[in-house]
Amino acid sequence: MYSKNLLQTWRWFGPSDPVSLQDIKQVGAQSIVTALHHIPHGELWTKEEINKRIDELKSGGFEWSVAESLTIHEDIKQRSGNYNQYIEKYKQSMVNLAACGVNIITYNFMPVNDWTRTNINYTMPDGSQALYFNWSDLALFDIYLLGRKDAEKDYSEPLLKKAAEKNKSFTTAQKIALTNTILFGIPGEEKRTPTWMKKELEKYRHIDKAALKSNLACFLQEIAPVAADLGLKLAIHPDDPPFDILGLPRIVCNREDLMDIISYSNAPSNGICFCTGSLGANPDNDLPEMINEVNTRIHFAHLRNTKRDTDGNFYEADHLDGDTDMYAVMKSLLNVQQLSTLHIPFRPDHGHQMLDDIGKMNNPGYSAIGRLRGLAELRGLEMGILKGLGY
Ligand code: CS2
Ligand code: MN
Repeated sequence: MYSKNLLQTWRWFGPSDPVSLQDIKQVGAQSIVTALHHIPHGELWTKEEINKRIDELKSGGFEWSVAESLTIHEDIKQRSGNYNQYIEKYKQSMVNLAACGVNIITYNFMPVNDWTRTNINYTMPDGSQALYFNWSDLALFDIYLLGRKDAEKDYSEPLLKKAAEKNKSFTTAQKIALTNTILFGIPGEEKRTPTWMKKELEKYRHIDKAALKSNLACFLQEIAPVAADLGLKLAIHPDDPPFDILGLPRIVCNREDLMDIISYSNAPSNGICFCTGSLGANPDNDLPEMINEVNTRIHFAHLRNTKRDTDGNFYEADHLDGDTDMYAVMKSLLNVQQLSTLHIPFRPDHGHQMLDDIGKMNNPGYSAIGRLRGLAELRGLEMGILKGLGY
């Protein structure tokens, strides 16, 4: 398939998602990104379960274009325990997805925690609510609430001071809310507790960046050729935020990391999910330039924006606002699309909680109206650029 446009997709968490397929039709998305969140990490996705989800989507008039995420079990990331068994299950899940016609697979290699924020209701001047990451809140959690061994060694003096002050001034309710936010994970997946997290973090005391990179390389050397034979495209999601946190090594944070990943396997299946929100939180990342470099290895794009302050804290900005030049990003992506044989899907990754969605139960970042605004703006931007280029 060859296309001038990107494929406009939308993440749906399954039948329990407060945003219905009917809503998504009205939003104007073309295709769905989803996962079998009810299946524990690492376990097999059977054809039966995959087809059940396909039928649910069909009844709403949609196709399933991207599996996000086919989660990697911790034993694979740590290369320990039942490593071989989980590799085999991963391969079999890929075989099943391919047989059912789901051809793009997103995954991430973030140890222990998935995306991490310290506030999911950060109020913007216009009254909408955004997701927010603050270093001293993370330090407060890490040192005082979680009590990770040697945690204080990972923070600067000013951050240690701020965390100590917050430990005194925060109420118990605020501390509980902070803990729950950091442990949130992915909706519909296993719930985490501080005791669980402390135990999991401990396992990484002897796995540094180089070791984790080598574990990712082993995983890709096993998986990517199989995916290529099946006609699948893999897309690794960057670390969110793209920094070492909670003493964990993070290895999908910048240009060098992405280039390393591409070098781990020459199989054409080995690719990137280019998430501008994750990568954009690092001021050293030149996103349009990185898109040009990763080029047709981009198999999926997440488009959103972040706004940093001078201390590296950031909130999720409106899609066309913030530190990332979304015009330049879209232009680079569209250039890549012209070269790619893949109809590259993108989705508006997160949006503000706004208008009628305020106060509603929503998956953090995944309310309908904020993402609708994002998708509408991004589609307009895409159309403008394409017309400007004469398409
Ligand atoms: C989101 C995540 O943090 C982000 O940018 O896109 O929810 C992401 O989808 C998951 O980590 C899955 O890869
Ligand atoms: Mn993302």
